[in-house]
Order: sequence, then structure tokens, then C-alpha cells
Amino acid sequence: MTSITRHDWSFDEIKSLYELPFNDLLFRAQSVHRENFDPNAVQVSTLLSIKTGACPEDCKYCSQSGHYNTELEKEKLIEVEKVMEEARRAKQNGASRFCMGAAWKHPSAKDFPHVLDMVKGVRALGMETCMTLGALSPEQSAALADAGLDYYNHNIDTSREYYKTIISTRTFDDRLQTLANVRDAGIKVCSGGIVGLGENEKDRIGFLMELANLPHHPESVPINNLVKIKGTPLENVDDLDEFDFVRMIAVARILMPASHVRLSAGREEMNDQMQALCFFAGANSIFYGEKLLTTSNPLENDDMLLFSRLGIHPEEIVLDHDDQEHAPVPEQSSAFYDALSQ
Ligand code: SAM
Ligand code: DTB
Ligand code: SF4
Repeated sequence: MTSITRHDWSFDEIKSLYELPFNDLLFRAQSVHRENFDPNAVQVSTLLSIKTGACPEDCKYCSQSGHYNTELEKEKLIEVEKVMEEARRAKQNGASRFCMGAAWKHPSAKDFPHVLDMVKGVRALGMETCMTLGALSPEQSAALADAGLDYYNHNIDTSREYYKTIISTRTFDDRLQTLANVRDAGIKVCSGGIVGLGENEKDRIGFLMELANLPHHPESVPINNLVKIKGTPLENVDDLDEFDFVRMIAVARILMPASHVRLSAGREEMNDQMQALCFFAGANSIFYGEKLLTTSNPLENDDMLLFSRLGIHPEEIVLDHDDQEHAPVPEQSSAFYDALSQ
């Protein structure tokens, strides 16, 4: 048994995993993966930006920060019906979770009721729901839980030390406070971060250590590779070595054996072989659909082809929505492959 769930990982233990010979690391990660998951199932989520740009935060990687001139077209909070249309489309194409993101520091009292309606509408389609809206109070977290929200995404992004270099309009502890509010409300947590921000190996290890030593591991851990955005301070940062990216996935898999590790932003810049290596290292979730929030993602058909070439199938969900059947969504996997044959 190579897989133990712990919350007391030391920096040096994680460093020695990260620095293992590549094949030893991958073997270990794949062994842990097989003890906890179907090695050929990958969870499929689709993203939608429900409020775009003009964000008051100054995240140096982001196209949506109002602090940089990224030539992004801004959009106010979109209508609930528009969200429903996109969610129906995502479901038809085989996604099991619909993730909605807003470029806010936190949701306002005016916008919040619309967001609750979006959660109720999307879950009624029989999809899992996820939102990322910035900081949440305990009351907002409880209201989202009551509306039936399954997951909340709130990334810690990088190490505590490097955080200040990347974002100055909020603190690392602010992020942890929202994660605690969400967890206390009974919503599942999605939290990870970005690599390729010019951080060093110590920061990458420190970032994974923070996630692995949370009181509960996030159920979902997105690992994003920076998509460089013109006009942001990180526009010309050096690329991360691709093997270091795979190492991050593998170490995340070992540290958080029962969590879904998501191969998130940056897939468009990766070839099929690189993505296959990430799945082997323990990634078992992707964003699927031609757009992330503001940047592009691989074409749906290319993802289906890749899954089919690798013998991977989309993970079937078991909804724990108490007003719905406690059963897998039977049409989901076939929807994914039906779309391929068209
Ligand atoms: N505004 C909300 C927040 O920050 O929590 C939610 C949306 S924000 C875009 C979600 C996450 O996407 C960020 O925390 C970051 O990890 C990731 N992200 C943003 N811009 C990115 C980029 N250019 N490349 C890779 N990942 C990015
Ligand atoms: C996460 O970790 N990655 C997603 C999601 N959570 C909200 C966002 C990726 C954004 C990539 C850049 C963009 O499209 O703007
Ligand atoms: Fe705003 Fe989120 Fe972008 Fe930061 S990452 S600027 S909080 S949208």
C-alpha cells in the first residue's frame, strides 16, 4: 500500500519526492493513482465566464485584472438563461460538471441572488455545479450550499512566500479564510494553483505542502500552467520545464491520493504525448470545451480523439443531490462519444 492520506507533510519529504528520478516518481504516482481511482477514467468539467474583466484584484497572470491593459472585452454578469443555454450544451457534449467563474473580489449583494439562481438552474439539469466568485463570507457560503452548489473553486495559486510577488490586493491568509468558510458550509473544495509564474522549486514544493496540509484535502486540485497574457507583467516570463510540470502532477497525486488532480489551463500549448504523461502521473480531470474563461482550450473533438486513442473514458458521476436520483448519469459517457462520431 503506497497510498496514505496525511496532513503533516514536511517540506523535506515533499522535496525528496519532487527530486526522485523521473521514472521512480511516475511509478509511485501511478501506483497511488490505481489504489484510489479507475486509471482510465477522467472527470470532465466545462467552464463559463459569467462576468468578465475589470477585476479589482491585481493578479499578475490574469487577463481579467483591471490593473493591466490586456485588450480584453469586458462583460457584466450575464443572464441566467444564457448560463442555462451554455450548461445544456456542455451536458450534451458529455461534460458532467459546469463551472462558472466571475472576475470579482467578492460577490456583491446585488449580484448574489442571480448567482444562486444559476446554481439552482444548472443543478436541475442533473449536472454537478461549481462556482468561483472570489472571497466568500460564511453567510454567502451557507447560501450557496443551500442553493445546492457542489464545488467552490478558490486557488491558493503558489507558495505563501511567492504569493506577495504575484498578488498585492489580498493575502494568502484571506484565501485560506474563504476556503475554511466554504468547507464549513459543507461545499466541496476545489483549490490548486498555477506554475510557470517565475517561481522556484522551493515555491512549487511549498505550494503543494500548503494544499496537502489543509485540515481536509481539496476534493479537486487544479494545476494550471500559465497561459501568458499580453499586457500582464508575466507576459514574457520563462517557460517551465515540461518535466517539472509532470512532476507537480505526480507529487500532487501522491500527497492527495483521493483527490481529483486537474490538468487545467495550458493544455492547448501541450502536445498529446505531454497530456498522456500527465494522465499517467495521476491527473484525472480536465476542462473540456473550446474556451476556458477568456483564453482558448483544445477543440472538443481533439479531446475526444485523444481520449479514444488512450482508451480513456469520461468519469461517470453519482449525483448526491438529494432531490435527484442517486444514480450515475447514464447518457453522459455516450454523449461524449456520440459527439465524436458526428
Ligand atoms: N476571480 C476568481 C478567483 O481568482 O478566485 C476566479 C477566477 S480565476 C481566473 C481562477 C484561477 O484561474 C486563478 O486562481 C488562477 O489559478 C487561474 N488562472 C487565471 N489566469 C490564468 C492564466 N493566464 N493562466 C493559467 N491559469 C490562470
Ligand atoms: C482554475 O484553476 N483554472 C480555471 C478555473 N480554475 C476557474 C481558470 C483558468 C483560466 C485560464 C485563463 C483564462 O481563460 O482566462
Ligand atoms: Fe480577478 Fe480572479 Fe483574475 Fe485575480 S485571477 S484578477 S481575482 S479574475
